[in-house]
Amino acid sequence: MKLLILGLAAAILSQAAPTGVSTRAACATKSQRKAWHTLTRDEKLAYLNAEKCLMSLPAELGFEGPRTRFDEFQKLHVFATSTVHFVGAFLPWHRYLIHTHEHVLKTECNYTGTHPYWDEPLDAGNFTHSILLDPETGFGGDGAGPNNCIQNGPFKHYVNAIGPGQSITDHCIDRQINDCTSAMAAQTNVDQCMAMQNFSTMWPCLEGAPHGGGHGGIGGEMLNLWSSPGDPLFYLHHAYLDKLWWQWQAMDLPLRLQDITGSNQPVSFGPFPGTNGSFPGFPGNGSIPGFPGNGTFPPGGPGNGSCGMFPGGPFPPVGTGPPRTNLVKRDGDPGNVTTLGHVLTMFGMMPNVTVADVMDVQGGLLCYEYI
Ligand SMILES: *[C@@H]1O[C@H](CO)[C@@H](O)[C@H](O)[C@H]1NC(C)=O
Ligand SMILES: *[C@@H]1O[C@H](CO)[C@@H](O)[C@H](O)[C@H]1NC(C)=O
Ligand SMILES: *[C@@H]1O[C@H](CO)[C@@H](O)[C@H](O)[C@H]1NC(C)=O
Ligand SMILES: *[C@@H]1O[C@H](CO)[C@@H](O)[C@H](O)[C@H]1NC(C)=O
Ligand SMILES: *[C@@H]1O[C@H](CO)[C@@H](O)[C@H](O)[C@H]1NC(C)=O
Ligand SMILES: *[C@@H]1O[C@H](CO)[C@@H](O)[C@H](O)[C@H]1NC(C)=O
Ligand SMILES: *[C@@H]1O[C@H](CO)[C@@H](O)[C@H](O)[C@H]1NC(C)=O
Ligand SMILES: *[C@@H]1O[C@H](CO)[C@@H](O)[C@H](O)[C@H]1NC(C)=O
Ligand SMILES: *[C@@H]1O[C@H](CO)[C@@H](O)[C@H](O)[C@H]1NC(C)=O
Ligand SMILES: [Cu+2]
Repeated sequence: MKLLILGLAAAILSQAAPTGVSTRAACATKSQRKAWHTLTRDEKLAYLNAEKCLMSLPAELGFEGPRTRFDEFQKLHVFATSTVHFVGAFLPWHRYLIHTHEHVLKTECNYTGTHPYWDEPLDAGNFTHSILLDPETGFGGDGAGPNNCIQNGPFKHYVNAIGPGQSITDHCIDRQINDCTSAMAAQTNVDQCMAMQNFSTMWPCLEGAPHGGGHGGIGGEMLNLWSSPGDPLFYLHHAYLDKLWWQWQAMDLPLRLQDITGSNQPVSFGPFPGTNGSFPGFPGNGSIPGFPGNGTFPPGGPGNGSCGMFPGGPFPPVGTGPPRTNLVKRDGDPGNVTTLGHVLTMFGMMPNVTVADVMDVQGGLLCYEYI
């Protein structure tokens, strides 16, 4: 079955070659990605309806588990998890994922808008009251009850087939909002990342506090390293991170259209930038191969120690694990460092591309700006 699936994916991919060199001339009219809080009521409803449409369309790629196109997106994140987190390709791969999500909403759900993002510093420390959680013009609010199921909003009745983690089970979309943890999304932490001079230090910074604040502030499925795209808020969160990366790139063009590096082997970050230290890597007991962290999750979590980061959530145990092998063959790099030639795959949802193809959001393959 697995071979069949891979064969199918390969057949789809072989029909469309990577775009290769990007060219700004091919991006004459940029689409404008906007912050959710600036959208009109109709724009919000159009996006929410498009996402609901994705949840109603049948799965197409033959993977084990997904019933719908929405589940299928989640599944390809599950597939990719160990090669796209705590590595140099973290930002590039998620950029391509958000592009793919937008593309499929447009082509299969007749969505005519652009991909919105969540301007998270507006809500940092107070996710509970975010307008994104509006039950009518938003994604619904916090979870409740024994399984922390969301209680209202357009996705209340969705039965998600993927997750938690790598499992395949039917479950509700769940959340456990933590306002204290959401304070990691604060602008001051973003500023710290924006001040970094190199991608080598900028990406761990972004993947740290700004990234962790969104996932940890919402909690539940959003906190799961594998299955977090089971909460539609995931896409608004990662569009926001993509905005931050582009904002940083745009401060020094064209230099930062080339600035890519990082390990292909998941690495431990050390203390999260923007917190007050004492957060060595990630929690866990070393039982998940391929991830950093050695189980030294400090009492109270990161920051000032009083939030309880990732409280009660399913954030998986992570460990150093054995080194990944065959990196060259798998990733298209000459070694274990991420380069412009690094292959980004959507497992058949879209053609394979390289990091070079997504470095410029106005480079041809991608053609948008953030306002
Ligand atoms: C796409 O990339 C994946 C992972 O690098 C690889 O397994 C697959 O063979 C590639 N597909 C094509 C058509 O190159
Ligand atoms: C999209 O629009 C086309 C043409 O009007 C229509 O046939 C199709 O059913 C629509 N798709 C969805 C998912 O609404
Ligand atoms: C959170 O936001 C709500 C609504 O804007 C406001 O009433 C409340 O005071 C805020 N809470 C904090 C702790 O900032
Ligand atoms: C710790 O930080 C959180 C969020 O920034 C804040 O709400 C809380 O008051 C702080 N606690 C202390 C003791 O400083
Ligand atoms: C950034 O990278 C460049 C080139 O690799 C190097 O010359 C410079 O020292 C780096 N700056 C910092 C702050 O790391
Ligand atoms: C990358 O490979 C070099 C040489 O094989 C090795 O010394 C280094 O530790 C590796 N780095 C990572 C992060 O795996
Ligand atoms: C875990 O890692 C941190 C830093 O990465 C280190 O300071 C600490 O001593 C390690 N703890 C154990 C028990 O290995
Ligand atoms: C690590 O944690 C997982 C999940 O909490 C548990 O199932 C496993 O037994 C633990 N392993 C060790 C070696 O403690
Ligand atoms: C971090 O620690 C420094 C010095 O101990 C303190 O001045 C600062 O307020 C702390 N910041 C946070 C966010 O807790
Ligand atoms: Cu991810």
